[in-house]
Amino acid sequence: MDIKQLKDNIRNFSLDDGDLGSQGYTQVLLQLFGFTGHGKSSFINSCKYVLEDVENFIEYAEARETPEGCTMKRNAYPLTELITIVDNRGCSKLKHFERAEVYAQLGNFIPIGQEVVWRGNYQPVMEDLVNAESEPNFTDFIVPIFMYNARQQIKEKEMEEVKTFLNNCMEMTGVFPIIVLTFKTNADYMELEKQFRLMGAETVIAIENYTPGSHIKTLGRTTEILMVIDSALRNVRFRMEQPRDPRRERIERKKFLLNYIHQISLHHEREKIENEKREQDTKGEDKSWKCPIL
Ligand SMILES: Nc1nc2c(ncn2[C@@H]2O[C@H](COP(=O)(O)OP(=O)(O)O)[C@@H](O)[C@H]2O)c(=O)[nH]1
Ligand SMILES: [Mg+2]
Repeated sequence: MDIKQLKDNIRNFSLDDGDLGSQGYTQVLLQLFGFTGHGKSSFINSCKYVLEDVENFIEYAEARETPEGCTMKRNAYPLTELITIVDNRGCSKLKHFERAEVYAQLGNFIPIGQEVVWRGNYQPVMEDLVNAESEPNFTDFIVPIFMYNARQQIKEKEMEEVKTFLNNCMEMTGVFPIIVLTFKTNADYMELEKQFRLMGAETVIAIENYTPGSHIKTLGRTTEILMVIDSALRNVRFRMEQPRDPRRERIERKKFLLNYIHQISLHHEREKIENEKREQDTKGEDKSWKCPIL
């Protein structure tokens, strides 16, 4: 597909195209997630840049070169009337509680514009879930997009963790996350692409983001960025061929999240008890050692 076709597909996308109509959905939400500094904000700027027929590069989403990243809020940027892209709060690691927060963002339980707080426990997530009930959003068709910096290999021991994470995202949304490898020209991304495919990824697209320092529009870069949006829309069209119930799907997402939090809380509780037991055992050993002296 050439650039014009890709752009037309994206600009003319409609949720009513299928035989079953929109089924209650009103917009497509491209949910970006991934570690900080892996190019989420830059991807939003790149998408806006390739869709608008302008030569001046505008930084809509603030991109920063700090390891901690700077995205604190969930900000949404309209790409077309029907497609919105969301810059989710990235995290530096995929710790359990952080993952629950990511799932809450992914499931659309945290309002756009709200600051995301990472406090190291589940309290904020539970609060978000309760607060989300005042204005439940079930009309967004969510497509997860996982951004990953091609310069960072995934270690063997991390593979299982990332795989579980991606599968959970798929369970939540019904769409396997589209993998976008950024910094394409800075690394040999082929091996990484293979790793993601082995983890079940269906679509892996390597791109080079447009940035303030590098924004001469080229055919390859523009095409690949448009292909990411096009793949997301193809997933939506496919899912819309089957009967859907947006309210039900939101309830399922919520159940998934509550169950996840429950499981992880149990896991932490068990770890705590085991640690305490180990500590007591060590103390016990100390005592038996001291006994002969007394
Ligand atoms: N060379 C290059 N730099 C990039 C790319 N994507 C992002 N960057 C730079 O990496 C830094 C972090 O990117 P950012 O979009 O803020 O990452 P985020 O934390 O995931 O939102 C910024 O300085 C960007 O300009 C890319 O594909 N290629
Ligand atoms: Mg960012």
